[in-house]
Amino acid sequence: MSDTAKKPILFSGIQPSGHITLGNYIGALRNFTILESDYNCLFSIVDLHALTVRQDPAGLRRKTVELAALYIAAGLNPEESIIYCQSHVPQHAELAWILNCFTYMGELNRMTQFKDKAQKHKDNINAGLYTYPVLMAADILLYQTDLVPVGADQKQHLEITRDIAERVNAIHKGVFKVPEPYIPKQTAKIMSLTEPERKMSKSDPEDSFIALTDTPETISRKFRRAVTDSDGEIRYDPENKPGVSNLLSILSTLSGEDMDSLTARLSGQGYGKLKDETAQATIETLKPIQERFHQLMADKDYLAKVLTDNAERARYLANKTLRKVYKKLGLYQP
Ligand code: AQP
Repeated sequence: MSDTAKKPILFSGIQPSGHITLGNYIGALRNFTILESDYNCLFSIVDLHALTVRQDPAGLRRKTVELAALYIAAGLNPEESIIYCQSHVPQHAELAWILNCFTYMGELNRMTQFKDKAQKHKDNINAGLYTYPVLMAADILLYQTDLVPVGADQKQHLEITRDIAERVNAIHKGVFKVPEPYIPKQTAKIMSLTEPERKMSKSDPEDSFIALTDTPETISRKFRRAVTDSDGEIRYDPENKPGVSNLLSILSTLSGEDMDSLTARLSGQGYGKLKDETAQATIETLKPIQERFHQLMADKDYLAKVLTDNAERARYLANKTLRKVYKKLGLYQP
């Protein structure tokens, strides 16, 4: 058996539902690159999930290709890891149907993301938005995943995934691996720059987030305008000082300086200095990613080939689990 065959499996995904944000990067994408070499990884562009909110078709296609380029530009290796579009692997939707039959409405009623999104999209509270966690459970369980790196906002969805897997396993022994979440504490939730009590989201207004493709000028401007508070003290206290604490989290993560030394060094200085350093650290982190991103976007054939080849690798694995599920559940398989 080769080393690759022995590694545990990691699955995660990002929706191509807008500009990928610094929150998506720090909470998810960056961790993918850190973990990649220790796992057999699948990184999905979860385009079916994106349909739970109305999308402009041309925009969705463009954002899908951009996300593939960003995955690679951030450092993921499409020769090793499986970087693919969810909709290219029909087994996701097929398993989601099965899992719908093992998920209780009472459980779905408790999902806070559904409540938040239903609030945001009052004119389109569709059944897909409601059963989103079931499709996410299918994404993960389809690959017998060991580890799922996600931001804190997805914790509840990971818990329901584990509950569904355990419920199926209790009735039909050994169908699914029960996955573990990977949610590093300090960076798990990057907050909005304009409303620091809320998480940074790619579908919110532009000034509230840093997009990974923002120019240095835009990044500096957005951080300069970031909402802080009026007490003027640089201190890490997410509850009472969410804006300042958010900037400190971003700066500490991207610069590698630990929080204690960072707050000691900046203590007594103005918020302008904190904002400026955070902008600089972000610009420096994103510079090589942006350069690679623009190179990749100039070679759409390469990106199309990556997505086509990797979808085939994903379908092979997905089919193994789906056949097993169908057989265990008693669906006739001649
Ligand atoms: N603000 C955040 N801080 C840390 N992690 C975050 N993630 C998202 N926002 C933050 C993590 O990024 C991964 C991909 O997220 P997603 O695209 O599946 O959907 P989401 O969680 O709903 O992210 P957005 O940006 O808020 O998208 P929209 O606006 O389309 O709903 C996940 O691991 C997520 O935890």
